[in-house]
Amino acid sequence: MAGLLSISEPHAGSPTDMNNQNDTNNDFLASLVSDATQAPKNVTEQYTREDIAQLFDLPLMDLLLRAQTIHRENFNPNEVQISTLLSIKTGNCPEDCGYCSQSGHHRDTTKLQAEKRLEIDKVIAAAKRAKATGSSRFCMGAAWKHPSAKDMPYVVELVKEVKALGLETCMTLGMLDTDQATQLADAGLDYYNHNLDTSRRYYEQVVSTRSYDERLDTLANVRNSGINVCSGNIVGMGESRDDRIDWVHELLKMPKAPESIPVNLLVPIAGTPIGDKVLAEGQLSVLEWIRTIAVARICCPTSYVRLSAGRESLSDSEQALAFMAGANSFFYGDKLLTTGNASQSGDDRLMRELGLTKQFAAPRAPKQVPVLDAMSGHQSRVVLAE
Ligand code: SAM
Ligand code: DTB
Ligand code: SF4
Repeated sequence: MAGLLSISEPHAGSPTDMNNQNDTNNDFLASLVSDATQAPKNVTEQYTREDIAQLFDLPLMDLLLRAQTIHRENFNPNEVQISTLLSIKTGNCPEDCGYCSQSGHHRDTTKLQAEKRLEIDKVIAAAKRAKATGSSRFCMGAAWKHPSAKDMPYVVELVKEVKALGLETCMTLGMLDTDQATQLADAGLDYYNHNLDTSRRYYEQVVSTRSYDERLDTLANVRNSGINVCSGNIVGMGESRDDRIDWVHELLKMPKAPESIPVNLLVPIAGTPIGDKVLAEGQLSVLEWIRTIAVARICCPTSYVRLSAGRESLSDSEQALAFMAGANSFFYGDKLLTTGNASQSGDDRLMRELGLTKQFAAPRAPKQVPVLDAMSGHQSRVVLAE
C-alpha cells in the first residue's frame, strides 16, 4: 500500500499540484493506506460505504492502479484461475429472475427448451473434457429453487466423481438449508455459487420469488458448512451506481468476504423483462463493469474476482483492462449455462498475448476421520474434521 501512495502522490511542481480534484483523490488514497504499525484490519472495518463510493468515483487510471497494486500484493498477477460451466438441469425454473433465460415465468417469450437432469455419465464426460482443456474447476448449475430430497444423492455423487478426476468442484443449485450444505460439504464440494445479484434496494425490481434475506441465509449455511463461498452480481440490469456500491458493501457486511466473486455483465436475453428493457434502451458502458471489478478487488483483496457472463461481446482490450483491474479468474469453454461464451481458441490466444498462465487445481481435501461405535468398536461412518 505504501508503494501505491508513492506512485499516486503528485510529483513536486507537476500540474497536478494545482488540481484540487486530484488533491482530494490523493488524500483519499492516502487515507486508505494502513499504518504499518497497526494490526491488519479486517475488510469490514477497512471500507465503509462512503469509502466504497469514493473508490467508484476515482479517475479510472487511479482506480486501476490501486486495484492492480493490491492485486499484486495478494496474487501472482499473471496467473488466472479458470472454470468450466455445465448446466445439469436446464430451464423451467420456478423462480422469476428478470434477467434469466431459464425462468419458467418467461418461457413463452424466451422459448427456451427445458431439459431433464443430465445423466451422471454425461456430466463426468463433460468434466473430463474440461480437465483435458486445462480447466481447474468444474461448476455445475441447476435451474432449481432448491435441490429436492431426491436430488441430493445425485448431486453428492457428482461432487465425488468430479473430485476424483482431480478437479475442484463448484455447484449452484439455488437455495440450500443447513442439512443440504452439510451433505455437500461432506462430499467434499469446494465452492458453492449463490449470487446476491445486486443491492437489497434494486433486488425487488429483479426477483420476487426469492428474498434477499433467503439468499443471505443460503450463503450463511454454505459458509458455516465449511464450503468456500462464491457470490457475485450482475452489472448492467438498469441498476444505479449506488446499487453497485451497496452490493460491494453487502459483501463486506458478511462475516468473511466470499472467496470467489463472479462479476457478471448482463447478457441481455430477448424475452426476459430485464433483457428486453436493456435491448431497447441500450447497455451500460463496459467501463462501469471494469470499475466494479476494480472496487471488488480493492475491497476483497484476497478473493478471486471472476470475469463471468458477458465476455462474448467484449474486445480483447476490454478484457485486458478487466484483468488490469484485478480480475484473476474466468469461465472457459464455448458455453456458459444457456448462452455462448468467448471461444476457447480465442481465450487461448488472448492468454498467450497477455502472458497469462492457468492456475493448477487445488481441490479441498476433506480430512476424513473414523467414527467408532462406542458399543461395538466398529467404524460406523466418517465425518469431516475441519
Ligand atoms: N439457479 C441457480 C440460482 O440462481 O441460484 C443457479 C444458476 S443461475 C443461472 C446463476 C447466476 O447466473 C445468477 O444468479 C445470475 O447472477 C447469473 N446469470 C443468469 N442469467 C444471466 C444473464 N442473462 N446475464 C448475466 N448473468 C446471468
Ligand atoms: C455466475 O455468477 N455466472 C455463471 C455462474 N455463476 C453459474 C452463470 C452465467 C449464466 C449466464 C447466462 C446463461 O448462460 O444462461
Ligand atoms: Fe432460476 Fe437461477 Fe435463473 Fe433465477 S437465475 S430463474 S433461480 S436458474
